[in-house]
Amino acid sequence: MQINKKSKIYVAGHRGLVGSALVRQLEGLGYSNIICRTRKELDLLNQAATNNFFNIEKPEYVFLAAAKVGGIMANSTYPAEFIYENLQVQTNVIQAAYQVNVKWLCFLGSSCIYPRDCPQPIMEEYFLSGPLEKSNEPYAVAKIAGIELCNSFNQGLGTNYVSVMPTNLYGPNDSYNLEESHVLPALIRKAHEAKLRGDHEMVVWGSGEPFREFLYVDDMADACIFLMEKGIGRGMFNIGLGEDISIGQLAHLVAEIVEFKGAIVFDRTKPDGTPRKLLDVSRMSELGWKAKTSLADGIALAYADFLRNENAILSS
Ligand code: GFB
Repeated sequence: MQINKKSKIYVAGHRGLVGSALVRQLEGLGYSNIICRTRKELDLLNQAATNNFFNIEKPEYVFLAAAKVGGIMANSTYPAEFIYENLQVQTNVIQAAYQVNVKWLCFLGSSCIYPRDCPQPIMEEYFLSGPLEKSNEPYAVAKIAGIELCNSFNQGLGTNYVSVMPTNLYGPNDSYNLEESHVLPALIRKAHEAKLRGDHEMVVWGSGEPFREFLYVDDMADACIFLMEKGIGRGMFNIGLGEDISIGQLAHLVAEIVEFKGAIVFDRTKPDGTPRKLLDVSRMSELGWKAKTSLADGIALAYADFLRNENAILSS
């Protein structure tokens, strides 16, 4: 589908990890009418304000990347916020988009919507086929509702709302808050600070045995824009690198890139979460899309960005 580069595109959540990558990439491709609002300017938890914004701006394309997100600890500390805020924001945006006839919307889901113990790699067909991982069930249930909203609007109201399921993402504008972040930014920060202090060891949560798949966020943005430009407005698509790594191996890889030379020790009092979460990405590869950034290259890019913003990150 040929999309006019002047089409009005709304990126909800443009200051976050995925939203900021989408804006970077869209701008790089020459899209010139991208609209964004900070939380202060537009509270997406507020239905009337969201409707008002859509009525005034009437975007043609929407990326719904605004969400309450966090790692394993944040999910268990703030279950109410994770389910409530995500349900509310996605419902407000999807309904408002429908009211002003948005042509195409992309809903950001998550790989944690799949059953905890489903076969690996995880195919889109395993959706709703078994019980969820408990450590992030409220978040997963909200995201499942978002996918069903998109599917039901498409089926009953003729919309074009596609859902994407990213694996664990990392890159610029990630959260480096050790209590709330995901594992990869946490390991970058821990290794960097341990190196600066001259520590002999760095502590990694859990057993180090779970496996995770990691995707550099620019590849995620690339996949979403690929679907928009192809005119794919229905269904759900796993987005990942197609390979995974144990948390223990990941910690060693991060230490090598950051040049932390001490030992890596495991704090088994911290939770492991789901044992493995490798996405089957054949649906996207059949369409002709593939991730471009290897894990080692992506970590090096993320660490370079961390160093550029070190003062702000470490003081927050
Ligand atoms: O990235 P993470 O917090 O979330 O943790 P999930 C992944 C694994 O890394 C777990 C281990 O086994 C953690 O115990 N880990 C080791 C650490 N050291 C650390 C550390 O310093 N910080 C963190 N955070 N983890 C999330 C969900 O699950 O995945 C979200 O909670 C979302 O809802 C996201 O779906 C994609 O991969 O377990």
